Amino acid sequence: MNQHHEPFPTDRPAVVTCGLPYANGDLHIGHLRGNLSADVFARALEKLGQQTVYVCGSDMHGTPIAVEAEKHDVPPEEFALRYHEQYRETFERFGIDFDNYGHTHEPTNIELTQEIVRTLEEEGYVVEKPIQVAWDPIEDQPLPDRYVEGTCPYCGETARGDECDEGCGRHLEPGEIEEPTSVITGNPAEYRTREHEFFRLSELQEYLQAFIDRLEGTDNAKRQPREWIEGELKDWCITRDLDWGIDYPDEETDLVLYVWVDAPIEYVAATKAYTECVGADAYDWERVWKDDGEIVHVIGPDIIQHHSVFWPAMLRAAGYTEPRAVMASGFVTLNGAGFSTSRNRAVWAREYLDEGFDPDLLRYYITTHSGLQQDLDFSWDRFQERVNSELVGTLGNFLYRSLLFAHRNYEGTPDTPCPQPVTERIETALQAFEAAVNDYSVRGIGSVPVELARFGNEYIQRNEPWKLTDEDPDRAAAVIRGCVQLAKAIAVLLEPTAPGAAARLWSQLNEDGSVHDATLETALAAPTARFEEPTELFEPIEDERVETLAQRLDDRQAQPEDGGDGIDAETALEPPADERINFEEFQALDLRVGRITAAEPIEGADKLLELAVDIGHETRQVVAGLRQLHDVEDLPGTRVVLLANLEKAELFGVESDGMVLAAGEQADLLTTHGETPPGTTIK
Ligand code: B3M
Ligand code: ZN
Repeated sequence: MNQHHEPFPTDRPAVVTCGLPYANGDLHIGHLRGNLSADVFARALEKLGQQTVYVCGSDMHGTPIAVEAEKHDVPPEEFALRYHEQYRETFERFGIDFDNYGHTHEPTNIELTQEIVRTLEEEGYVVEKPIQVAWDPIEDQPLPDRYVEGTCPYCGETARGDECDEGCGRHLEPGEIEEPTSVITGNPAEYRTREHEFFRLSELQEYLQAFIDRLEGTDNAKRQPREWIEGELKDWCITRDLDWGIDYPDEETDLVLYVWVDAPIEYVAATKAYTECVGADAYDWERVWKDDGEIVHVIGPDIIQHHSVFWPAMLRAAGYTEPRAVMASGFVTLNGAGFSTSRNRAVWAREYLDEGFDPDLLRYYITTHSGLQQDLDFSWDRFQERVNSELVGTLGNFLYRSLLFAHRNYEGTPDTPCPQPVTERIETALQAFEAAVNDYSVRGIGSVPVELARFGNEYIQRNEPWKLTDEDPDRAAAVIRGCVQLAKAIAVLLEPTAPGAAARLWSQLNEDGSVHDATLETALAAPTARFEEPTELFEPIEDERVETLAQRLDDRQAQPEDGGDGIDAETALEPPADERINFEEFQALDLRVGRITAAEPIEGADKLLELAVDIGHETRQVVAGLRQLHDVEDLPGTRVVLLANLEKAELFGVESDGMVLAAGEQADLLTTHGETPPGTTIK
């Protein structure tokens, strides 16, 4: 499994990070996947006895902040700080236990970023080159990154300046986007020549190729990067014509650094700030980042290129340690379709908490409902089902019935050794836990305690101690002794995934200290002799509650869009085109009645679906950007209009043979009024 690195735990200090959220809007539960997974992973490493620090921070710079702040007419710093404070509080309420949560506009990060860029310059990794940048000729201002939208030169989808977020997912360099328009004014942009600084990524090609082979984590974090670094590596533009950001460390220019330079450096700066709090004897950031630290990055699926290519190249060029692992999650969907904050199609993080739900329930669902690299779907129904069957049914039930029995009959732990089969089963669980950590399987980590409780239920059921108390009291005591040991082991193993519940269980067992600090071997240590009557660890979620929540989500989506920020709201109607086409030109379009027979999400593309469209003679495979706008399960059976003679294209490795017609921003699908059979020509 692990050819280049010694398995965890090692005697080197580890740092776990998760992607820095842009401080530009409310968090929904989709945002939490990375923070929660990394939190579980960091806590699990500590359980193995690995010295571990978990850091993150808010991403304050770049056009994601500048554009939103401008829309709300608030200075970017003030705008971002507001969200920063909100995020810090929300994360804490979810039990996300950052050792340090900073932000990228703090002096530590500004200084460290400038220092690293100076090093890159000194080492000959920076060149200045003239490039074309998008410009608003009417406002006479540059349009970096998210200030501009247009067409992706690689796949033809609508894309924003630095990222093809609806199509192929590639990072786009300034000047690459086609047909650029300003997102602020709607003015068509032109290209102007400007001098910019570039990081010479091409110099590091060989290094990166070897690095990718050493890199651990999830396969998706290596698969695409491996392809990207096989071909020619373009130098990476690291400056922008923008006021908001960290100044390029050279008096001569008024450029700021590209946000993707200073954002990952916050991983280092946040660790440094942590060392400044605890002292280098306790945790030395320089050892971690410049010598032999175990660096693990947990990220979302859309920022793999940054973490598996740009960032390690930057670390290498500046003389820093390379990451040991990149763990990239899949996307999160809601009832089978994407989150859409502008359409209020989201379950908000604070809304979940304000509902009074135990944060551990969501932690459990989000980190175990699918494997980390797979897409994860949230629905209130499935949430209820997993909570009620696994947390309440399996885990809670075992703990309550066995601890209640123990309390009533023995006032706590029976005074007899733990039966061998139970000890062995716990040992197996500990091995499975350690293997899950070394497999970077967050789901595996969360499954171990639930499986142990499943064993516990079978064990108590099979041995029926309630029947034994009279006929064979020694045997009854031994069985219950085994159950208390299982409960203690469950508390230790459950702590990374459900820290609040684990702490409650720990105190029910009347154990000393905190379960957070208990390492794996504690699972087999003798339980405390006396404990009080237990209470149920989890409450079941009632059907009515789920119905109300699901209904609320539906109602919200049915409402018109919130026009509050004035941008997403009205899509101004374009006047009909002046230029006319003749009938022959129209006839060149082969339009057919079609019927969707299957719809599947495309792994790694949060907006795209692979459709099968029956057009009578044949069934066409078509890629369409409908995933966030329609319920995927509802699509099969829908009658559509297909442009059948559009040239073929490939999106995310999937061939698209035709185009389904749809109207407007919400992709309202065109259909026919009657029952004309599939394949019929439309004219
Ligand atoms: N701020 C958010 C994103 O693109 C971005 C992550 C930075 S991680 C160094 O998901
Ligand atoms: Zn693209």
